[in-house]
Amino acid sequence: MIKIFSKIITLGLLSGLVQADENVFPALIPTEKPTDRPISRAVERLYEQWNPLEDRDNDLYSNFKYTRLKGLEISDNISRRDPTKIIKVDGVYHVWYTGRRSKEAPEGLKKATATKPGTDWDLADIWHATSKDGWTWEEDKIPAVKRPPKPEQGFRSICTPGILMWKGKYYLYFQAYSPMVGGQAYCPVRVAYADSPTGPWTHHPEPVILPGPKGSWNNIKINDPCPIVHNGKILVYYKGAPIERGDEYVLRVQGVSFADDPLGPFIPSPKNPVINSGHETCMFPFKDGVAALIALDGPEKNTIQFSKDGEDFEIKSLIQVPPVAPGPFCPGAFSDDKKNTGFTWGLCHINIDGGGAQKSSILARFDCDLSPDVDIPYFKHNNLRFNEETYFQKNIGLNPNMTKMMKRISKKEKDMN
Ligand code: AAL
Repeated sequence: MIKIFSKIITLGLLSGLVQADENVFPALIPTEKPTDRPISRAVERLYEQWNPLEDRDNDLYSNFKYTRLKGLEISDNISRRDPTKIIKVDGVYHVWYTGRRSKEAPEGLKKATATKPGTDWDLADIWHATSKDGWTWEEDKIPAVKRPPKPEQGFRSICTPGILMWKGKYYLYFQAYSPMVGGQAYCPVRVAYADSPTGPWTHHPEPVILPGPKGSWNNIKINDPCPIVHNGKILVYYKGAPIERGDEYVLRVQGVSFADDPLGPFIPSPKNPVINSGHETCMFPFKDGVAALIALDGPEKNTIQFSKDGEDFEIKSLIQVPPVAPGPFCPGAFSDDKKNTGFTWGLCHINIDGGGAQKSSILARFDCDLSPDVDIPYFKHNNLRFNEETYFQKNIGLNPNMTKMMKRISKKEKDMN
C-alpha cells in the first residue's frame, strides 16, 4: 500500500495532480478516510476493510495463471491430485501427492471392488516427484509411502498428503481409509517420517489426528491435513466433517490442532472450526501471521484470509479461478522466522472432466503474487474475462434437464404489462 501511495504523492508534487471541488468525492484517491464530508458505507469499507487502492495494492490479492507440467505423463488409470506444499532441499524441488494407478477407473462407491476404485482418491498411495526448475517434474518409479498392511488403518487408501519439515526431519500427514473410501467413511490422519525427502518413510503406528466425538462437527473425517509452523508450534489445519448429512448439518468447515512434537499429541483449538468455508486446505505463514486460501465451498469461498494467531481469520481479498487443492512453494512455511513468507507459485490439481470424485486428475502449475517480497502488477489485475467456450462448457452451460425446467418456469411467468 505504502509503495503505491508514495508514488502518487511524488507524482502529485511533481505535476500538481488535479484537485477537486470540496463538494464532490475527488478523483485523486484520498490516502486517509475522509472525515470532513459524508461518505457511503461502500467508501467506508474501502478504508476499513479493504484498501483505497483496491486489489492493486493488496499483498493478499492475486489472480492465478496456469501452465501444464512437463514430465508427468497421463493415462486413464493414472491419477495425481492433492499435492503437498513444495519444498526445496539442496537445490531440488520436492512434492508429494495422491497417486492412483488402478487397473480400472473409478465409477462410484456402489461399484467399488477390491480392484476397482470408488473415487479418484481410492486405492491410492503417496507418490513423490522432483524438479530442478518447477516446470518439468520427474516422478519416482514407486510410491514414496505405500498403504500400510491390512488390518491397519489406511490399508484401503492413503491420500491427500501434507508435508512438514521439523528439526531436520520430514513428516507426511495423510488421510487413511479402511475398509472403504467414501463420503461417510471413517477417516483419521496418519503420519510417516523420514530423514531425507527421498525417504525411506516409516509409518508411525497410530493415527495422530482423529475425528471428534459423536455429535461434533468433525465426527467422521479429518481431511486435507496442512501443516505449518507458527510461533514455535506445529499447526495442522484440516477439513472436518460429521457423518450426518443434510441441510441442517455442517458441510465444509476447517479446524486446526496444535502440537509441540510432529507425532503429537495434537490439541484441537477450542475455537474450532476456525474457517467456515473452503474445500481443500491451504494455509501459509504470511508476515507475522497465517494466511489461508479458501476455495470452492461455503459463504467465504474464493477468498484469502489472514489471522495473527492462526485461529481468528478475517477476509483480505476476493479471488477468481483459484487453484484447486493448492500446494504452494512457501520458502518460509516451516522456518517460523516471519521472513520469505507467502508464495509466487505452486502446484494444484485439475480433474480432467471438471468433476470432483470420478475420472483422473492431473497436476498443474500456477503462478501468482501472494508474496510481500515481490510486486508483480500482472497478477494484481481485476476484470478477468473468459471466452465463449468457457461459458458453454459442462458445469457452466445450462444442462439439458435444467433447460427443460427453466422453459416450464418461463411459460408460467406472467407478462409484466
Ligand atoms: C480432495 C480433498 C480430500 C477429499 C478428496 C480427497 O481434494 O478435499 O482428499 O477427501 O478430495
